[in-house]
Amino acid sequence: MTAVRQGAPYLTVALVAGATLLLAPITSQSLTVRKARPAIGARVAVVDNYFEPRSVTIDRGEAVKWRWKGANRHNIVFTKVPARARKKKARSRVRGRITRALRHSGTYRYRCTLYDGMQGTIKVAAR
Ligand SMILES: [Cu+2]
Repeated sequence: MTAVRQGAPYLTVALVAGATLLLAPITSQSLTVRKARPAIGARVAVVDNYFEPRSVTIDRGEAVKWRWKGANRHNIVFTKVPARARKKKARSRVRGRITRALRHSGTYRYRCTLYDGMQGTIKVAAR
């Protein structure tokens, strides 16, 4: 009886502390996700020796996710981007993935500089 009465306040403190610990990460995580992660509008496989699919269409602000799946090294170099958009690059590699949000509508063209004819196109709709 005595033990229960003494233990109750500690139990309450432990529950409140536990609830705070559980809620804090969930709240900060959902804020971070909304800010930092654009929706994936298209996925492109980087294989030997082409991009699959070669052409994709996404909405403005969405991201394209490339995933390296081949045995050869490949890179991504943009050759044409809409006005004010930056030409981005991905270094030559065999494995990995990159995700890039595209914030300007228009047509983006890119290629792998290691293989002739290994090119891709992204059409970004104004939405
Ligand atoms: Cu390549």
